[in-house]
Amino acid sequence: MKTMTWQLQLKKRIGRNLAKVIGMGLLGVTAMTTTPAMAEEDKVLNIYNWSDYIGEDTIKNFEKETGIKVRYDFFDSNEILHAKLVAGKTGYDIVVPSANWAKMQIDGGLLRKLDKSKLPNLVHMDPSLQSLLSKLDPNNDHLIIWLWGYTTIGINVDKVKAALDDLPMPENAFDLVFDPKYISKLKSCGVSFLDSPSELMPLALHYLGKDPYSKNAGDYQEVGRLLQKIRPYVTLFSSSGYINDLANGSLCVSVGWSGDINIARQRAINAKNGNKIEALIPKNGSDLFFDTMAIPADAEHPNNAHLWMNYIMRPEVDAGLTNKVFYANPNASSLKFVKKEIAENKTVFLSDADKKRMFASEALANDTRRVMTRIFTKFKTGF
Ligand code: N2P
Repeated sequence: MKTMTWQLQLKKRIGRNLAKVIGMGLLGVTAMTTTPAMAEEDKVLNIYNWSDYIGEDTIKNFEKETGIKVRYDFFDSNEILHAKLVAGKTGYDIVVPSANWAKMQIDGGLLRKLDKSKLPNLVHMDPSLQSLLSKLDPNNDHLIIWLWGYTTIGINVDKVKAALDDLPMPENAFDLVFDPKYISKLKSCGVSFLDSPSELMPLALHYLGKDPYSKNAGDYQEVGRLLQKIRPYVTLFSSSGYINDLANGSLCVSVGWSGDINIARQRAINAKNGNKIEALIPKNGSDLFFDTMAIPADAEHPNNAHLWMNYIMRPEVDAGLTNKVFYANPNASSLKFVKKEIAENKTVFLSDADKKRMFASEALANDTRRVMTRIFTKFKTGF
């Protein structure tokens, strides 16, 4: 449509022959249409991202440079974001689903195809991560990795030691929360679980030696029995507030995300409150996730969204995310901008051996999601 308008305008203004002479082939005309389309957009960008998931000056610098005003809202579970996208008309131009959920959203036509000609900084993306991601998003047509991390156990080292008393720390970090022998002792200092079925179920299935993305209803019944045993000892369900609770000592164990636990560690250090927080590396494996930037199909400011994506993929901007929230970024050229102590932190940038032990999040069928939700709701509200 836009191409036709331009052709007609050109014809009117300078005439068909002149247009040919100055080389306005279809290609040239198409390329030019991006400019007026960009100019048509308001200088606004609406972003919906996870809480505690952005750099110190990321938004401010983008606004200064582009004159685009960013409106920034946040969520703390894929379930919440997904429900909004399915309902439609979110008003958002950038959303950040985990890649396994984004796959379901791509299949449902909820995400817009990227215009890679507007994303020259794609050259910085680590090719091995791009190829991993292409299993969920063929040809990397819709998604750009924001940050990645893994689900794990965060502990307050001294409080856990004290609460376990004569019990030594288990080899498998997840024993702390899934084995009644441990969690029953830890209740006294506070134990939290992520407040989301899709985060918890794969961990519990994996703990039981099952396929973490099992489609077998019987496996979920077994998870139900496991969760029922430990329910009396869970003191909080939280996917964001647990960061501060860990930092200030009102929790001693959290099932949480690697970067969040490192944020808690840093907050405790800054507060000089004596709480030693540590993200445990799950030696028996855990869920490795990629959170990705995407543009909703009905976004009103897709050009601004592309400008944002390209800006984020600058090596120093990507490094700014990692430096603040302790999640690894996908930018192969950014490491030199990452603070030394973070680049060397093996709980942020996992060793290859530890990475190999992880399993990747997979898309979930609707009926599996229903089973998961039913069991999780029972877990929360009581069996
Ligand atoms: C940000 C947590 C995002 C990781 N606080 C889970 N996808």
